[in-house]
Amino acid sequence: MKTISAIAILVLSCSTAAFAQYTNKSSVLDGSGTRASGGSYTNLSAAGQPGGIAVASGGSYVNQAGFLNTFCLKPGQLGVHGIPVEIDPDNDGDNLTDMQEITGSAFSPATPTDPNNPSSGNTGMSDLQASIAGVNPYDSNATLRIVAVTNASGQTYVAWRAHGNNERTYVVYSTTNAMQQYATVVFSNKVAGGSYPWYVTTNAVPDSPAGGAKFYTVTVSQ
Ligand SMILES: [Ca+2]
Ligand SMILES: [Ca+2]
Repeated sequence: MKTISAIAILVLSCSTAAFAQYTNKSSVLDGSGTRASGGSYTNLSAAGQPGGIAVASGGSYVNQAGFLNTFCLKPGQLGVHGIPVEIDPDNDGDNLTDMQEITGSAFSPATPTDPNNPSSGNTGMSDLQASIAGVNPYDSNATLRIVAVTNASGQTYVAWRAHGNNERTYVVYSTTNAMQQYATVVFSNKVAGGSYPWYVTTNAVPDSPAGGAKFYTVTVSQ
């Protein structure tokens, strides 16, 4: 259970010795890793490739295998984890993998996010937090948050923005001292409401008013 308290591929030109070169109109890259001119495409045979992963004397990694040496690492292009983004499965460190971000598979409906930006929609939630909350990562009006605390008819009402459709469990906690743990559970359940595809809804629950101030927080789990 996940709870919120949320490939970059660089194709670089790599020079190589052109052994056993041939022309194949179905290929797309020439021996220098760029499209050939003149209407035909040229690549190198596997026999002309150095093969394997080589470690240069300076400690930099060079990928000499793969698609005819058209892909190589750029060690200077480091992600948040301090390793080249080409071999980092989560470039931006938001705990959604690059593949999840590119395919959009962390959201329903599938919604691609930026693998190099931890908050693609700049909504205040990370892409992972938006995924757990089930909200549109590009909609700043749909983020998980308390939207109102009001008093009426002797009750306090806590309203928060949620993903409905009975798909996620929300827990609302209260405390009379914001410096202490929010231990009192006001509400713990799934919520209904909202419209396809994101089921954004505002849910409200009553709570007994305190003699003084009262503070609330809401969590969502999937
Ligand atoms: Ca990521
Ligand atoms: Ca991201």
